[in-house]
Amino acid sequence: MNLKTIVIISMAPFASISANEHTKIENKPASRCCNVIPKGEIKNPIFLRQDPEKKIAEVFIIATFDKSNYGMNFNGLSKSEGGYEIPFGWKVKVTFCNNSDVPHSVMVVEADIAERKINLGDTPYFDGATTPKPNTLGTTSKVEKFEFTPDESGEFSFACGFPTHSANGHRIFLKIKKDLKKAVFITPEKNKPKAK
Ligand SMILES: [Cu+2]
Repeated sequence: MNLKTIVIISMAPFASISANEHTKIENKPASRCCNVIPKGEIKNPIFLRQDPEKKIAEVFIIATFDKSNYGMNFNGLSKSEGGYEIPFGWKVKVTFCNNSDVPHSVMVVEADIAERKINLGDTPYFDGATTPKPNTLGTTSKVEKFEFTPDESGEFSFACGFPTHSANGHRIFLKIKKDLKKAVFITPEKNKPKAK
């Protein structure tokens, strides 16, 4: 662990995880994704760290975090039911890992493209905002890191680049907002009775 990491941890990371999520996560056996984040944290994972002074959001994305949406989820979320909101002007540092033997990747695309279809050869919306060769090269045990600084605000997605995955729900939202002071990881309240 380097000095920078220690500094960021000490700044009280802000990640909103519901009580339900905690229960579910605690029952999950340790897996290869323990390598992504410091030892032991898979039981109480950190999906977001931030340094508001330096304007850096550190994002942790785990593909097939659980079995939801046939494993096509990031951090247990799919179909953009949750995701990240990050202030405009901040640098986004992504650590990605795949917790299954099925290949997955992650790339930033516009929200409406993620809902339709990502095709072979599609490139990320922001320079550098992707794992290597996202349409063909999946990771199963390797941790991938990349970083980018969005030069536009708007509605985007962290989407799996494998053809059909994103359209089938393997995506979470990434909102770059001008009026935001802090980065937030947002999860829906699951198991809540639906309003009629
Ligand atoms: Cu995928």
